[in-house]
Amino acid sequence: MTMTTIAPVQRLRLLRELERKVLWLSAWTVHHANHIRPNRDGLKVGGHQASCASLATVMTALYFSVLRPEDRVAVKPHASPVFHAIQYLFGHQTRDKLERFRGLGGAQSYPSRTKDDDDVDFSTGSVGLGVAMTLFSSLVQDYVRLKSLSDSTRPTGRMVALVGDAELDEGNIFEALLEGWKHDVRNLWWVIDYNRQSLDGVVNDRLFGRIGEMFELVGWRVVTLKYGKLLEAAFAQPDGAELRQWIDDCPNSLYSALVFKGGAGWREALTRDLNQYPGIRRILEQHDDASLHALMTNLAGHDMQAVLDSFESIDDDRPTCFIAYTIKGQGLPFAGHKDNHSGLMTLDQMAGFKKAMGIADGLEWEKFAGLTVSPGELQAFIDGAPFNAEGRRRTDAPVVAIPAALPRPSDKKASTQEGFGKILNAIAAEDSELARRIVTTSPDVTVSTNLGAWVNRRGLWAHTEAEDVFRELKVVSAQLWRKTPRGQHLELGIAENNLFIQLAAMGLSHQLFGARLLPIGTLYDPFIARGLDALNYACYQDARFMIVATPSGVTLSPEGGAHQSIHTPLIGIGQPGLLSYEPAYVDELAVLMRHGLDYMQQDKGGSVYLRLSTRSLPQPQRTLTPAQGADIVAGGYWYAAPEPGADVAIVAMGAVTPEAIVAHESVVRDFAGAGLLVLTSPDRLHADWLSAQRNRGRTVGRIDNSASPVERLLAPLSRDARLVTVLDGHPLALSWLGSVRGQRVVPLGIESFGQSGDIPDLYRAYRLDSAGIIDAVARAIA
Ligand SMILES: Cc1ncc(C[n+]2csc(CCOP(=O)(O)OP(=O)(O)O)c2C)c(N)n1
Ligand SMILES: [Mg+2]
Repeated sequence: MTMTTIAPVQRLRLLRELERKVLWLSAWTVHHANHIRPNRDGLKVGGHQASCASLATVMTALYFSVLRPEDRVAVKPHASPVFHAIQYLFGHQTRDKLERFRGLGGAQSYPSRTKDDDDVDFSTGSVGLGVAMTLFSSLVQDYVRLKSLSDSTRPTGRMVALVGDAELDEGNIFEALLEGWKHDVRNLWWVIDYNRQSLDGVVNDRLFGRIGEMFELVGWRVVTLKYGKLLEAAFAQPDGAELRQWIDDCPNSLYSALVFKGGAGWREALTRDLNQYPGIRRILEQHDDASLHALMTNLAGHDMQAVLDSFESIDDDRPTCFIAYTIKGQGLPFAGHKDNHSGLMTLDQMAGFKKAMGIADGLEWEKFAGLTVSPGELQAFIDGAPFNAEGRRRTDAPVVAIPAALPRPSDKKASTQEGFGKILNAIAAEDSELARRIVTTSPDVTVSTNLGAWVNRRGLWAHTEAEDVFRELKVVSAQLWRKTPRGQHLELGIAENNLFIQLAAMGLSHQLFGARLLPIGTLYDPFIARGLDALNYACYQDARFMIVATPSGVTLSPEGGAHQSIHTPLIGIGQPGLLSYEPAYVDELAVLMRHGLDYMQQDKGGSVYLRLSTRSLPQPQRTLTPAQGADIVAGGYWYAAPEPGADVAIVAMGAVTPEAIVAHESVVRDFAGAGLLVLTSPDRLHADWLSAQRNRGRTVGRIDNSASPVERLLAPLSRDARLVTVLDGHPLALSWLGSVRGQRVVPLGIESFGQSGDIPDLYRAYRLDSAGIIDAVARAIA
């Protein structure tokens, strides 16, 4: 049976049955986890039965009728049980995992691309981010389509977000909306579950008028699904207009409270306010309490026909916001109650609900129990759902081969930031697969992070061609900002949230659209913090990208404390899914960029963070051997090797390395054999050290083989050698080194806010200059 052959009435009937089933399964999944499954720790398991009920109609309509395989969906986090129920009906989710909902290995509390295996398109959880993710994914879909990087026979998908109304309080949504408008975003549907309730209570009445206008302001179509077919029919009766006006004027809190009270409550309120109208008296007489309640709660977001009509009325690619009026907890005992967000049905309430759903004991997980349509008919309908025509929908794309070495600029003096720009510029000049697959993006710091040369060669991306006006008018500028669909740089406004969500979308292009991209995003290092939740979100989804953050630390000197990043090295260590490096020299950077572009594509890889500097350093005149390259990738190397058994070493990272070199030259005069260790990645060293220790627990007797890079690096030093560590960032990033072999550390770095000054002054003030390092060595020895 396919959608085209089924009669509309029949389809409506089947969808209503499935809606009941989806509501039941979502409520039961949460109930089972909280009340049936043994609880070992006394903690509430939780789950959101009311939030699920709110979206049951919309999601049933979408998944079983409206969506197509090429569409991609971000589901409101707390509607996860509805999503899993639908996947269960499709046969992509198991009963076992539903029974273990919110347990180890079970269906996840919030849909997760990496932890659920039932075809989640976008993870959600931190409200607002999944919504924006659909917008940036739509841009990526167009990016790969316009360049013919994806399968051109595949229809263009709609990127759909199922949005809780309170999610719209998150500012990142509006940051995304503006960016979407600038980039002429298309094929985007945001369905707002307008239940007028958030976590704490009922939302402000006046808010949504404005919200609709905001969408229209940025070119969206707004479709409001307010009243269902029953209410529309009542409004058409004599005095029906009075009823409509009454509901329109009804404050959100009063409406919610009446929903909770039910038929008698409605009767009392309507009698009090509208008894003078004969038509209203007639409506009240014609309805018993139960049917009056059904009438008054017949909002379009719970009216299957109204929902289908709205979705099916759209046949173009203009971004569309559906504001679906719904009831939080619709069909459940706590519908409308302002405290229902994390409310769970009691055992008694569940018993009543189960009875009303017609589910016999023991048949709670049966797919078709309690329904009035034959299982065969329902199964055929589910099997014929267009969305499920191809089964699971995750795509893949081959790895892009990265050359053995990237071009290496040979300047005698350079900053890592300049080096980054030159390496990319050299790649841009090539006609290579690598050059074609790189896509860059930046939140208004393209030029100041040295992406300018790349953009000049590769162009800005846009749906349509646009010349650089300055160029046309022959105004001299180093930047050529021509926009074309072939362009490979996506320029964003200043919003780091947008940057990271854009990178998340680009970094999933192989799995979402079957086209491999190598995304590189640049920003100022301190402003990683502005988008940190979005960065975490991107990593949580296992998106693959490279972030290049300059300038960093107090080395930025005259710019001052507001632009100087202190604790980003700790973010680099602490953020799962993100491998961080901080090279001192350009030849190291070239090795690390090469490694990063490859690592980004490996199954067991991840994203990469390069913390760079604008400080121009004399470059070592050396040709790195493959072994040295491997050390740089592994996280560090001896710049000046210690003598075996040496009692002291300086450990430096990044822009302050020259100070360490000077200090070292002085220190070796007193302590012959002192070493200078240059680190490129405490993150990588730390991770490999922990993993080696874990493995050692398992394989006894192979200690040398399983020594991690940091253990090998520190091995030549004496057992109680002193380490003086120094970086332009928080000292904690390196102070753990002392635990590797029990050697004592004096950690130098920045613990307070930066300030303006020149490098000599600032390094002196923060004790990072060579005198400070020598002093620390003396203290360490003493
Ligand atoms: C960034 C973030 N802050 C806070 C929360 C906690 N939280 C979860 S749901 C929610 C309110 C959701 O209300 P709404 O979006 O209207 O969804 P509903 O349950 O009403 O459908 C909050 C504050 C969160 N998940 N993410
Ligand atoms: Mg809500």
